[in-house]
Amino acid sequence: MPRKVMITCAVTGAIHTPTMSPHLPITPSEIAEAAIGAAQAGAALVHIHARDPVTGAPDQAPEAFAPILGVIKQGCDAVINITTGGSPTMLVEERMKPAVHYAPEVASLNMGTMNFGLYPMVDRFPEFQHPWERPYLEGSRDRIFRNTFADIEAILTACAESGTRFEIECYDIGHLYTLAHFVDRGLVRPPFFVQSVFGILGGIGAHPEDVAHMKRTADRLFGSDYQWSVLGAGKNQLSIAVQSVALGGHVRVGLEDSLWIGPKRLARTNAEQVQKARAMIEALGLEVATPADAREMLALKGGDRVNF
Ligand code: KMH
Ligand code: ZN
Repeated sequence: MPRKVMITCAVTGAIHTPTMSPHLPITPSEIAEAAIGAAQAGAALVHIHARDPVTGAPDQAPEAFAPILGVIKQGCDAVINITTGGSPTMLVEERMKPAVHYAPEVASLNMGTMNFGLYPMVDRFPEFQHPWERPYLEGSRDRIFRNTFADIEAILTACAESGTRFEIECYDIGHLYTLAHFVDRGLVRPPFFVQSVFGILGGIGAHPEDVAHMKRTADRLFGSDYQWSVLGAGKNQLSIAVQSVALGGHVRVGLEDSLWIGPKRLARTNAEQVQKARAMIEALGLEVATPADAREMLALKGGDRVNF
């Protein structure tokens, strides 16, 4: 049997701003439609953020997610993953509210405090559509994306009762050791889902040696207790995905992580990036995992046991 590779699609996120691409989903219906399109193209999991429908600013109010989640659930069977990262401007109490409220099958969980350097993107745009965009990006020069041990523990314990499991986002090798700490304490249990993030300014780079070192270290710490997925930021998206698949891992694509489908070519939809990842996986003789496969691999509770 060919190995099954899970594709996650992160459809909008909080890194990119509306000026950067006319194709970035902003409104609840655009976000839901993007997620359903990604699922139809082969994404087993969809990673969801919400935005203010008028300004496009990240919005972590539980009510902002309501018109998104129900539509996705009606429109496809993909595993819905709610962000607890929100945006780096928010503190953990605000960031975890949607996941606690809706008890999804999966929520993201960021494994360490870091700077999240978005400010180099400012120079690419002479003007911004909305007043919040420039200070948001520029402010990342001096902003801390706070994920202390206490913050991580707060999310783990708040979601424990509802059986939500995690997309554990690791932006550096040290984050794997932080995860190992929570595994040792019994707060994270196998099979867990590690999403290694490459190419964010402030985290590990996107060189093949970085990818290999991340995989080697995770294998040494976790053995067969984990499923490994990767995301490459920006232009690194597909090359990082190829390396993961070649090393036995899974992939994440989507406009949250990269606005591109090729050199100087903006992706028009999230589904386009999923199709590209799918073609690469199938060209390697592997199979794209269905949502049911993902639920089995990650031991998820099922789409009928969520609060939406
Ligand atoms: N945008 C990714 C690099 C989260 O939502 O928890 C990180 C992310 C964070 O997906
Ligand atoms: Zn995210």
